[in-house]
Amino acid sequence: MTNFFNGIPKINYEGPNSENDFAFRHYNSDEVVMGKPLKEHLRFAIAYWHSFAWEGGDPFGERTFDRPWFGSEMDLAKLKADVAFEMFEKLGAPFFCFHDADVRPEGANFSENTRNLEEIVDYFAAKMEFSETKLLWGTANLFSHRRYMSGAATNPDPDVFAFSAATIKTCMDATHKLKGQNYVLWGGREGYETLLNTDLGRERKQAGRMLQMAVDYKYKIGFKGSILIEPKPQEPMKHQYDYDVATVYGFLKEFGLEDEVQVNIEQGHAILAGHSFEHELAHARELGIFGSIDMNRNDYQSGWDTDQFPNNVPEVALAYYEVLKAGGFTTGGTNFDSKLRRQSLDAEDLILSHVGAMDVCAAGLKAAAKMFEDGKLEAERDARYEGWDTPDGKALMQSDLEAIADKVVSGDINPKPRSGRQERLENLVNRYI
Ligand code: XUL
Ligand code: CO
Repeated sequence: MTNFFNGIPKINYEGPNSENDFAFRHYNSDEVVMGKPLKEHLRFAIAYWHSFAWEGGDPFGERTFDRPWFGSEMDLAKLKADVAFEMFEKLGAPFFCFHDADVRPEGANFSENTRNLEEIVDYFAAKMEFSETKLLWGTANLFSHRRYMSGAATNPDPDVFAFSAATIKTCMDATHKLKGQNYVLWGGREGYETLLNTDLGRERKQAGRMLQMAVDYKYKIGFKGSILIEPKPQEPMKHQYDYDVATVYGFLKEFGLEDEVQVNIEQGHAILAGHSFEHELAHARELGIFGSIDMNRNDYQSGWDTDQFPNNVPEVALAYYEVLKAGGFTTGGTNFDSKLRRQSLDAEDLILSHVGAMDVCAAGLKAAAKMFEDGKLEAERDARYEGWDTPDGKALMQSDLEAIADKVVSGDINPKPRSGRQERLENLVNRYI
């Protein structure tokens, strides 16, 4: 036991009227909703990078957090792991997620990085034997080190492509060894700053080839999890290739990978792309590529990826409504890709941020389930399209312009506009929250 969380109890469910800050009000993990316990609906995961690796810096100032595990020695990486598993236990978190660079010291070269990662993976494996917390996904950090400044797979230098491919291999091995349920690729530097020095066509093919190699390797090692791409429109690069769900789908189709790869959709990234979270989720569902979510919240004024903890139940409810419509998570889950504000220095801030976020998600999921089970929203939507279910409506989709034109003329078809009833539906949604 470390003494980092000294005095902070294990968090239990005490119900909505509890006065205790260190308690859940809505997340009763075993509560059954739509035939499944909340913990299986929500599948919460803690993001190692924000909670344990991030130091509290911003573009104008350096580290504000003072954690006993900061530093580059292996012993400190192990202390970080000890604290992380203590936090998972306090929160009853069923999953966690990590990048290689979050968990191991940075080595002088590829071999040293691999050795460091393997040592930590063994350390995790030993802890996971006695822990309830599993690995939701692993991933490679192909964006922080300066070697990736011009891209990883999309780099103009083939040596960087090679280094990235080798790193993805070791991270897939680590994820497989820890029985991870997904492997995520977020292309942090897969984009460009200026077209003046960029060959878009080549870079796109390089990214497609790298993805194909990751899929091939998954089969080679017998990894049963899903491969997920995480879309984001900008930041760090001015233009990112994986802009949003629709863009990623086009990319997957181009390389014939639409049945092999799904998406990990992040709330903040959806907002940066000018969409709502539910828009992205609905799109992924309709395209058959829904995988997992990174749950957070962006500041709506700053236009920056602020990765705040979610705290807006109505927003979260609409997101989980789309997740329920997709049939819920299979290998995916709710990863809190959320970080503390840099003034939130204390151990208790780390715990309370997650307690609040888990409660907000549980409240949102329960509201979404009521909406779903009640069926009024879907009935209203179906009614809006009912003309398409008539024989005439169905026949239209098989017809052609000439035949349709004849029909319009002979039947004297003259459409009558109908209300979209948006306010009525918004009122209806608010009744569930
Ligand atoms: C960056 C981001 C990443 C990915 C994993 O905005 O969301 O943390 O989730 O690389
Ligand atoms: Co993310």
